[in-house]
Amino acid sequence: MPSTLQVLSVLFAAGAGLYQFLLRDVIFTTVGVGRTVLPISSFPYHCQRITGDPNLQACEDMWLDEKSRTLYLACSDPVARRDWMPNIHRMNASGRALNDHIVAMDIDSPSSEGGYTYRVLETPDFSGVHGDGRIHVVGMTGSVSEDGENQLWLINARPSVDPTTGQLLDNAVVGGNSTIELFTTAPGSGIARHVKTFADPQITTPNNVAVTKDGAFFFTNDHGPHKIGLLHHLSPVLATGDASYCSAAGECKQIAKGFRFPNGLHLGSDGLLYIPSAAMRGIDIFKPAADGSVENVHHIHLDYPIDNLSEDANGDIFAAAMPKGLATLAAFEDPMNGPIPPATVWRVRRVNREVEDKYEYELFKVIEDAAGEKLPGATTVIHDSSTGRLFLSGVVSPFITVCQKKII
Ligand SMILES: *[C@@H]1O[C@H](CO)[C@@H](O)[C@H](O)[C@H]1NC(C)=O
Ligand SMILES: *[C@@H]1O[C@H](CO)[C@@H](O)[C@H](O)[C@H]1NC(C)=O
Ligand SMILES: CC(=O)N[C@H]1CO[C@H](CO)[C@@H](O)[C@@H]1O
Repeated sequence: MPSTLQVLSVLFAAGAGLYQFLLRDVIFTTVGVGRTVLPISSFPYHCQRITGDPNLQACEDMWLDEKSRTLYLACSDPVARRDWMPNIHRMNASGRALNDHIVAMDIDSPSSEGGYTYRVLETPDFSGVHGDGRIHVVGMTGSVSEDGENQLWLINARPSVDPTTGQLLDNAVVGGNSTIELFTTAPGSGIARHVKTFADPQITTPNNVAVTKDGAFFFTNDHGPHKIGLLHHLSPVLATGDASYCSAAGECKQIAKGFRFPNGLHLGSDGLLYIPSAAMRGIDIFKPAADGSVENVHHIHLDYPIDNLSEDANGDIFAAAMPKGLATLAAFEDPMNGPIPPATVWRVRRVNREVEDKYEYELFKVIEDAAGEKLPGATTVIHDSSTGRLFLSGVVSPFITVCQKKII
């Protein structure tokens, strides 16, 4: 029998170790103590907000079809995210937004109001939750099919309902019922047709999706299997987030685990899978095999909590980062009037990418906004390489921002 003292000293050592490896990361990385964040005037961009448009708020994610020059945005209601956002344990389903929608924006057609012309896509054949037709958007990505249609893959944060009556269950007790939805739309159309709902025991706390050429996909469960409760809250500390894979036929399996709030993953044009984590430094890089299994090949050390990744036509990856994690979370409380959290955009460029099994990356800070003057508390950034513009949106932001490079 170990003595009480031995037990205590083991616990103490474990506690100190825990502090070393977990809290230090959480405090210095997620909370952002002591990191210098620069004002937006330090960067060569002219940025403008598109504000006051109820259709362009709380746009958690975006995807750009560079060919048709269409930017798709998955948007919601900033205030309702406080009640319903299962990814961060906001479990009051009766307060959820009832008007989430996908916007298709023509980024080369300025509108008279200072933004761009756009359509709110109708989804007439989508049954929604028990026939209500509603979607509850979180992450989104897109792909272009052989016939040039745009396929949109969305995380749908469905609330759990009674299967016979359709009445909401107490989601704080049973957890949400997130699914992954596939829609298809022709560029220029105002309608998105629903193709398929992916629901699977492995799709638990899905955050974002990355699609392969053959219609299979990878996704992150940002809290692993833990939809609710203490284990959900501790998940970023215990590193129970995972990455999973579903075949085109919809058979799903876990492929990697041990992440701390993994989120906007990206399948690169170089064939590698990039997984950032909001509560850990950097990006993990994996090499996928044909069956969806992955091998961890590299880690990019970047001392910022990272949200979403996107890739431009040049093959550069753009990462939206949150230099002050707590300020980002605080914004959920009062998104319309509260202070706007700082945001940073990093460019992650793979150099010597033609050399097989060589993983070398160059990091470049593209823009940063310490005081929240122009940028939203950004969860996603898109770089339009043909015009150099940046499009930024945020999960609870009441506006989106477009930045144009200054000519110097
Ligand atoms: C849940 O949302 C509804 C509708 O917004 C609101 O009336 C209610 O107070 C909320 N409940 C809690 C526990 O926050
Ligand atoms: C969850 O969603 C799936 C797919 O729409 C549905 O079949 C199932 O009944 C839902 N379950 C609950 C508890 O809402
Ligand atoms: C922390 C956070 O808000 N992460 C977001 C990253 O982006 C995906 C979609 O791209 C969201 O689903 C996540 O919630």
